[in-house]
Amino acid sequence: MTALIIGLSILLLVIVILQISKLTDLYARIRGEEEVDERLNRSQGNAMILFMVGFLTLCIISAYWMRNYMLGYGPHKAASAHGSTLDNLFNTTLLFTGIVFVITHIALFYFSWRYKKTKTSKATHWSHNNTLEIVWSAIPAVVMTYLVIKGLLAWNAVMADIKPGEEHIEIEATGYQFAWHLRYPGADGVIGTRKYTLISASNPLGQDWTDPHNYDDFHPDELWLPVGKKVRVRIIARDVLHNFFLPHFRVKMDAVPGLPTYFVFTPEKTTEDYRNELRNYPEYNVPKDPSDPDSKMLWEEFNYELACAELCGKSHYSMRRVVRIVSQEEYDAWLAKQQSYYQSTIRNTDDDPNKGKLLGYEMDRNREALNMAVDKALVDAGIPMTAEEKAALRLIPLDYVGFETGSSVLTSQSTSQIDDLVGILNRYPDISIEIEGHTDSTGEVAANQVLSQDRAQVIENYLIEKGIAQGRLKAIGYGSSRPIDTNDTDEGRAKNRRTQFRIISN
Ligand SMILES: [Cu+2]
Repeated sequence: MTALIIGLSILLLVIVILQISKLTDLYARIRGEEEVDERLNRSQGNAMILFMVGFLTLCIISAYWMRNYMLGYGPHKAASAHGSTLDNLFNTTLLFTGIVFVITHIALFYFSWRYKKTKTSKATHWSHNNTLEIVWSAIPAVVMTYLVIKGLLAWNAVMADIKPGEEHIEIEATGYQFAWHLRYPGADGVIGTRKYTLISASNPLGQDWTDPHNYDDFHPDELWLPVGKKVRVRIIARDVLHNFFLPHFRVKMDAVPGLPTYFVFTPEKTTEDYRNELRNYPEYNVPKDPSDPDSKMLWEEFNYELACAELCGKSHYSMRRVVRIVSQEEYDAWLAKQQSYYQSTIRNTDDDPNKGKLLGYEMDRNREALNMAVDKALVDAGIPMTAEEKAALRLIPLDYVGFETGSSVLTSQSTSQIDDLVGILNRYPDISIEIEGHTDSTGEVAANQVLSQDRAQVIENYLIEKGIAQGRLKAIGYGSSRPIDTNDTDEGRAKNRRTQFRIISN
């Protein structure tokens, strides 16, 4: 329908123009051609001047009208440390190009008016003018040189990389059709390695799960950064060209497949600061949704954003991510809530090359837990306790010690926890322990008894080998006589098959 109306309007316009030209012909025949030409030239010359005044006035009015929406003006001063350098460069360029824009437009329309054809006018022939040649070559050359040098200096300042040893936060942004995948380094502060050949449905970034730096990396939905801290963003693309764009921070860098790029910047205004700035301008004191009486104001709903500034496909617009700049305390609290991608999604699944193995950080965690349990049993914290409660604290499970099925051969990962026990016995040289072996009720009672005794003995031998005096150790097998859970389910039996130790004296 709209297309039909537009088509008909164009047809009508063509007919009107044809009719007017016919009328002009008729008029010329009656009044004499020359006189008509002159009249027409005069009116068109005047129209040119009118157009020029109208056009330039509207340019100025629209710029003034939109001043508080444009980056670099009103409330939209740069929110990063380097931003004002780029804004300044932009304004300087705008000043020179603006002068040229106004002068050329005035000249264009003034000349059409001033040199319109009349009965008496005659063209002047100028073959050459040295002064003019020098003026219009030298002025642009000087201005261009100034702009290029200023631009280069700004580029070098803005693009400077992190100096060795300089404190900063490093994060990674990978663009793909159609989103940004963000990655933070986790507690170790180092982003783990990645290989594109490892990319799969469960491993969107191709992280190498044999690199310990990957174990604590996390993938948040929003980009959070603390105010006043230097940030280095590694920028990568997984499919086509994207562009990492943080408009409010004047950060903009191509994300190129196969060619990692980076950008270093320091956010200087928190999201809250920026909202409070917007609050001072009437443009942002209107409801976000005018049809909703409970709608919040535009300034309250403001958020920094990460966009893609490359037309990368049909859903390009949906690559937006919310950016939050917060205080160091808020940032630390947010960090503490983040879950490592490896731990939450990959660990001990079929995609985990470390499945069934204890990892370094898990051994550290187990050691810490065991040390805490022993400290709690031995150090009097001043809390009144019954004799049973005290005894219970002194019975400590060795959850990570295991044996091959039906035998007293330690599994390969068991030694780490027995080594932790060696550390404890060295730390508390006065204590003695009783090592208890327990089985589930599968199989014969007598066989279970022997097996549990053998298993406890294996641990005792291991401890002796590590230099613990034999007199401090005692190995006891209880077979299936002391279950802590039902023997009717798999989980119950797994709990009953256990190794633990009791602190008997200190
Ligand atoms: Cu994109």
